[in-house]
Amino acid sequence: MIRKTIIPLFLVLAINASAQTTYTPTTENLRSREWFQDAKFGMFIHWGVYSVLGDGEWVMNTQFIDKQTYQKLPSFFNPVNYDPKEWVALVKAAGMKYITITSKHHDGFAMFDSKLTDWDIADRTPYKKDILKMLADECRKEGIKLFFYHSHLDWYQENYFPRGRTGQTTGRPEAGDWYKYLDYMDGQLTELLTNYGEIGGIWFDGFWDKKDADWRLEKTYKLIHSLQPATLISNNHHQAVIPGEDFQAFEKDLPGHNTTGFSEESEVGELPFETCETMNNSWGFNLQDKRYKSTKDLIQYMVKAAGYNSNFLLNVGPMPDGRIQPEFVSTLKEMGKWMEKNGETIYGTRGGPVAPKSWGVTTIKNNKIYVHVLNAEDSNLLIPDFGKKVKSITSFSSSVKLKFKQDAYGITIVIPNEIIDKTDTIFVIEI
Ligand code: FHN
Repeated sequence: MIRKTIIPLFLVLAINASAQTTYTPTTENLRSREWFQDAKFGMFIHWGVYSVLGDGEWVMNTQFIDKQTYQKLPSFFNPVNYDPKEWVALVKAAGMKYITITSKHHDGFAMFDSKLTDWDIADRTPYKKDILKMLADECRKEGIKLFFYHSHLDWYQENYFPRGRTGQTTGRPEAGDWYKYLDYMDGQLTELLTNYGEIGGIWFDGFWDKKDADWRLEKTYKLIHSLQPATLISNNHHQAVIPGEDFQAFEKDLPGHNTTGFSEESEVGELPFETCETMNNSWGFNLQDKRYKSTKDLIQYMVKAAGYNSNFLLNVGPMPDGRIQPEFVSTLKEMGKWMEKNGETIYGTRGGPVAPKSWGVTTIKNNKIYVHVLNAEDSNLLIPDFGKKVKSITSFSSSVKLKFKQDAYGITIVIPNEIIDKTDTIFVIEI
């Protein structure tokens, strides 16, 4: 007689959770994490056929465009001015060390030549070329690491069913096979991790569309790490990290903050951090969005991120012809000039010993603490005690030695007026 054992649900969940906690990153993976944290600054690229409409990457959803109609878009997408050399040169001029580009956004359109669908750039656009392949080749030549953003959420595939919070108006049938969809996604990830050389990381997004679904993450994460053990996985699920992930993503907020509502459930974890932000207010190309952030604002955001021990991933949404809009190019070049002078205080550093304050942040590398004063509030700056004897304090820009007093309360530095820089006044504390 076969006896059926009924396992209570709480036990099933516990077994599942414990299976997921077995992730031990490989040595290559840990090395990548170090590289990642040293790199500090990367370019996010949201590019797809939606750029033709100049209304952001959510246009299919926000303008309630059904699938049938949306299928007209790829035939208008012919980015004849796309030059990966120019993009990568800009990345380098900005002082960025890596690129994270959308291989597929929520509209499901593959910006690479996928053999698993014809809903891709090679099959549906007059351009026909695999833009990711061209970018991967250029990145390899120039020593820039390439990461792929990949959307879990899909507004095009019928097997993305039951549907989640979004993509309700794309005119798909009321049926589909969820696990077939997951197989399809794993298949595309296999293509991305097999045909494009070494990939720095996979950056997932869209999980939040169906928070309670069985996303089979463990299987997908294992697949990625088995194909390329050094590849880092991050998932912008707006929650605490899940085993198998290698760095934690924060959207439009610094770790521990939640001004946008995306980080409501993002408990700050132990993995490396990355915060992403837009240069205006859009991810994908938006013709009318002129809310450009200033160079000063963006430099300060990057510096703050470093002080929070986080990378900064700054987004551009290229135009449908393949160029990055001139407003972004000039700001990025200005940021690069700043990085040329001050990069020593950012690259290779970690968040400093003093927690971020209203006046600014600290970063640290070996025996040097870099104090970044972003809002000089007073001519005296009191840095709370961090338990180390200070040898000297100098101005980073002029190398002038500064007067200071160290006592039980901390270190008081006298800031001479002439060294104040409205973007960032940097001191180097030697310990
Ligand atoms: O819905 C996306 C959005 O289009 C964009 O890709 C950003 C980037 O962090 N993430 C999502 C929202 O969380």
